[in-house]
Amino acid sequence: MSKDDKSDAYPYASGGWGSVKAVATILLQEKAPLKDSRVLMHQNKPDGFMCVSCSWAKPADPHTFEFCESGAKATAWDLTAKRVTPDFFELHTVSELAKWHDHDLEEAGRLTEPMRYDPVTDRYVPVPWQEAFDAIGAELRTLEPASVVFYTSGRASLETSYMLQLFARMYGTNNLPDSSNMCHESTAVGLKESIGVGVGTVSLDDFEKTDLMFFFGQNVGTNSPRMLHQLQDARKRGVPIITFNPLREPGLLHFANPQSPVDMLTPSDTQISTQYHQVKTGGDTAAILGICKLVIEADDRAVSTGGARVVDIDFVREHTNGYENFAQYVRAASWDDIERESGLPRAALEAAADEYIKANAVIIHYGMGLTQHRMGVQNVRMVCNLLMLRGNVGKPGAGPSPIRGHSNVQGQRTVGITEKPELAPLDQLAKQFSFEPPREKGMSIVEAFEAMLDGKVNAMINLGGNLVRSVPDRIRTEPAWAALGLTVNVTTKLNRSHLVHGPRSYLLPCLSRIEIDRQAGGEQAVSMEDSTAHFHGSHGVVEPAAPTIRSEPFIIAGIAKATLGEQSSVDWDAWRDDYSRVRVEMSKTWPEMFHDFESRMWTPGGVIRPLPARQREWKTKSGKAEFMVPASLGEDPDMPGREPNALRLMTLRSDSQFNTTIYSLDDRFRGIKGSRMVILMNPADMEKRGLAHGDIIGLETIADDGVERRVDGLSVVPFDVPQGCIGGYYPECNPLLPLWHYAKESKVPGAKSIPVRVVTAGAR
Ligand SMILES: Nc1nc2c(c(=O)[nH]1)N[C@H]1C(S)=C(S)[C@@H](COP(=O)(O)OP(=O)(O)OC[C@H]3O[C@@H](n4cnc5c(=O)[nH]c(N)nc54)[C@H](O)[C@@H]3O)O[C@H]1N2
Ligand SMILES: Nc1nc2c(c(=O)[nH]1)N[C@H]1C(S)=C(S)[C@@H](COP(=O)(O)OP(=O)(O)OC[C@H]3O[C@@H](n4cnc5c(=O)[nH]c(N)nc54)[C@H](O)[C@@H]3O)O[C@H]1N2
Ligand SMILES: [Mo]
Repeated sequence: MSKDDKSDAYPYASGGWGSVKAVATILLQEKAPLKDSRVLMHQNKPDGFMCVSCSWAKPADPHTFEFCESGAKATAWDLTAKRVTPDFFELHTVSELAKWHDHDLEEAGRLTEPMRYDPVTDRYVPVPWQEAFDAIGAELRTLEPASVVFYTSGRASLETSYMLQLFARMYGTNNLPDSSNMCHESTAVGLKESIGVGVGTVSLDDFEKTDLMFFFGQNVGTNSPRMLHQLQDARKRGVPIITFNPLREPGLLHFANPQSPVDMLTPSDTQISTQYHQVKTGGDTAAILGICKLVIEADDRAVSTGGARVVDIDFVREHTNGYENFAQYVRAASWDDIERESGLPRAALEAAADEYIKANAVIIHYGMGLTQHRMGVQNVRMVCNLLMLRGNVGKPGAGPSPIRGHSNVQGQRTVGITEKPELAPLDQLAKQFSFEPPREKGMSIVEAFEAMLDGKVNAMINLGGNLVRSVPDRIRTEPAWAALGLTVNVTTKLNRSHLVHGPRSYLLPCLSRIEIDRQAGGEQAVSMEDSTAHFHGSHGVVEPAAPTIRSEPFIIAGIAKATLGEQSSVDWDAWRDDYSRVRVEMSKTWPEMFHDFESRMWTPGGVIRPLPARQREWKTKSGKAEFMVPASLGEDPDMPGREPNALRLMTLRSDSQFNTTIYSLDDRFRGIKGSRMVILMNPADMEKRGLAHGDIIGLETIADDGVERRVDGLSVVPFDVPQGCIGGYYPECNPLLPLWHYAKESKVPGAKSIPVRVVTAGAR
């Protein structure tokens, strides 16, 4: 299908006038005071605050407007003039609020006071801060620590996260899952095995040195738009961008930069992707294997004719392990298998391989399209295999570039938020704080929900997030929340998860980091780590939404002190009053990363985190970078050949949401208006099923565990997507995702390859 066939698809490029208009609309909708458009000027600046939206890098020489449509929306969302006060809860019972649309819950505004659920009146009622801390602490003291889960959603600062992990461990558990468990955990596992670090190795300066970039399963125009600046500069230098994505994403095709008058005023915008390959959902391992095969075969020919090697054999010999084994596997792989599993013709992979072989320095960017699969970790290993063939790791202009999600999700893992004890500096913490940390493995998100279904979780403490909506299998997991004795939500706004709980539930309203944080020790700053492993300081620039709101460190310190009491060697009050004391402790735990952090955190462009793979030091078991042979080419061991009518559902984001926060029901880029209950389908798949544009269908998960998973009321939209693959929105389609449908090694839910069938109007 050509682009023109989609009459209502967004006709403009990423950025551009549409983006300016969308920003103006949200500022108006949220009644964010006009002066706050000036607030945007402080966004992602060395002397300002770090955006609360995505985690893309913050340059040393920022643009005048170093923000994007998504960031501006997220800022307006936090700075809204609307408030949810105790009067609001007086008017609405929880049962009534449970009937509201998700959008309307958050749209009601910022929470202003700590609230406690009162089962007698079915209402949230105000509770003084200290009383809330004392009651939560008293209850936690009665519980088995292994039955309490501390979730972090990815936005909270390094300081808050450090405090939370220490509190949880002093309390007695490693149950510290975070949103990474549903996101880039496949990266953390896969990159660590292959190159010895669990994060990407590419910095902003690599963009200036690269010869070629790939994009696998990441939708830059929607999800990390500030990155378009670097992509556009690279394109101007003639750097090709090769994209693998099942959907023809308008946001990956063209861009117009709102900061460039020329781009805005000329109709001919610049092309982003120079090649666009519509790989089948879950077909990336096969596609990358095809490129590897072409590289290795070209190298074999060079060896036999005495030509220049195509494989960087010096790198391979000096720095890697397992090459011969991998090369044998690749040579033996059949084109039939590769073409069938990737859904791409050999010629397409040849076009990509030709560019790859020509380029001296190559970056591979990737996102949820690779990690959220049953074979998500294998996809990440394949990215490394391809890079390593030509020495594209640890050299300028090259490397793996996982584009992280939440603004500090990478940093939270860096400062000890992890359920895996081997990744936390437990011995150091034991020494530094004179306690015996728990050594047993904690629960990841999937494990926490499995345990919840088994009745083994007593309390959830959530630092942000909206787990009722974001986790798989909502229909099974939602009722399990009612059995939790205690739920505590540290949050800015009201969301669905606050309405699904057991007898004791608390809403503790926290400052957004856009707001000025005043403590006894003066105005406080915090820090975070971006997607390129650079740390940045951040301080608020506007007055808090209400004087009764507290900061995240204040709240964590309050609960920790009330729970641990005399048992704790930490002076939580002192940490609460002055966060620089927390940074001093961070620097004792990790001197290499955080020495002199108090001043270094304000370095324009951020402080680079030391990553051995950047220097070609490999912290793997063998001490070398590892070539890894894939276990299978097919994506989904649950599915093949089971049902000829099966479709693979990818659950996607629009530009009008940040995860479970829905700003509006439109998807500007994909040309969808007014509803998110939509399924994007290939016209041939529609025809096969007798479906027309706008027909309403249901989807049912194909699984044989006896559980019915179904979502109805979905409207079909023809879209340029390969046959057999369909797209729907996250979180609306989450009831279709089985909890056990996750990547084997990382437990990241396979949200991009859910096997489903169409069911119409109540029929099966
Ligand atoms: N505006 C906005 N920004 C965000 C977010 C948001 O919700 N809204 N969320 C933040 C978070 S937490 C995250 S993790 C990131 C997510 O950002 P992305 O990684 O971009 O995530 P998605 O939008 O879920 O999906 C990415 C792309 O993967 C493609 N895809 C699906 N399946 C496959 C496949 O099998 N192979 C390939 N090659 N591609 C596939 C889809 O078509 C889609 O274009 O964005 C962050 N930034
Ligand atoms: N089917 C499907 N499921 C998915 C995905 C998918 O692509 N498909 N993506 C997965 C991914 S990548 C992720 S990251 C998860 C996200 O899952 P979650 O972390 O559960 O969800 P979010 O929507 O990011 O959390 C939003 C809530 O955080 C709170 N919040 C906002 N700002 C702040 C703040 O500054 N401080 C605090 N304390 N709270 C704040 C608000 O209450 C807001 O409602 O979902 C995952 N689930
Ligand atoms: Mo994410």
